[in-house]
Amino acid sequence: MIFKTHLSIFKFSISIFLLAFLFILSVKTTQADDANLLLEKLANYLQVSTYELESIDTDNDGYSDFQEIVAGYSPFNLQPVMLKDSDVDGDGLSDYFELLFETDPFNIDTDGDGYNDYVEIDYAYNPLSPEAKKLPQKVEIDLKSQTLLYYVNGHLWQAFTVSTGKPSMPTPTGEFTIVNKIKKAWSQAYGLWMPFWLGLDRGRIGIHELPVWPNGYREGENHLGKAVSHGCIRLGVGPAEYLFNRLDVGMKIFIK
Ligand SMILES: [Ca+2]
Ligand SMILES: [Ca+2]
Ligand SMILES: [Ca+2]
Ligand SMILES: [Ca+2]
Repeated sequence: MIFKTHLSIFKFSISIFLLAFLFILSVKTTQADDANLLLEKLANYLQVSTYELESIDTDNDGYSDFQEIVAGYSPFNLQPVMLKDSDVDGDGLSDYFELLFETDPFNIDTDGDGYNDYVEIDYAYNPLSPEAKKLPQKVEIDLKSQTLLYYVNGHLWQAFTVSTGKPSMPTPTGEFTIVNKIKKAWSQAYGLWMPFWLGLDRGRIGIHELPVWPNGYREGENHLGKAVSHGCIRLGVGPAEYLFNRLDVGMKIFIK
């Protein structure tokens, strides 16, 4: 019996160890995938092979472009600044996103159309074309983590905390389409204002700013991150207007 207990504790420890190992492995793989993509983008920008990045030192700091990317540093910045924190041309777009979107990290307006790289991507316009071409946008709402993820051209661009339906009035899941936009919508059912309303095609729900009662009282920001709404997806002051100005009628919204 004692032997059996020991054996099961041993088996349990082994499985915990294996799980931890697999977790570390998956985190490492994700980082490596990210680094591989960035190396490919950098090689493409410099018009060299990824192999050659080991002998190139763009910013002349003594570390090769390859070493810097793998360690998460900007190969364009003489100072030891992380890729995601470095913005060598000062256009608002980090060196990390310059690589991902294939814009020029040393030029604030890669396509020379008068709009800087950051602004173009933020409004989902192609920063590589002087014509007003749009990039694909995608919105995903994750009920479990209470977050809204906004992707531009397949890259995660913004993440906002939301408040979705309470357990008795859950937010439905699936694929939805934006059917209307109203800057200040009135809810007849609940007697409150829903600023920056983006109406969805099913379930009588929408995405909107924290509601405001007729006496001017606004629901507290502390409700964000908690499932307390009547089914709608509530956003904080700022993020709601941001999305309202960037998403159009007809766009798909994925809720899971
Ligand atoms: Ca370097
Ligand atoms: Ca930049
Ligand atoms: Ca740039
Ligand atoms: Ca531009």
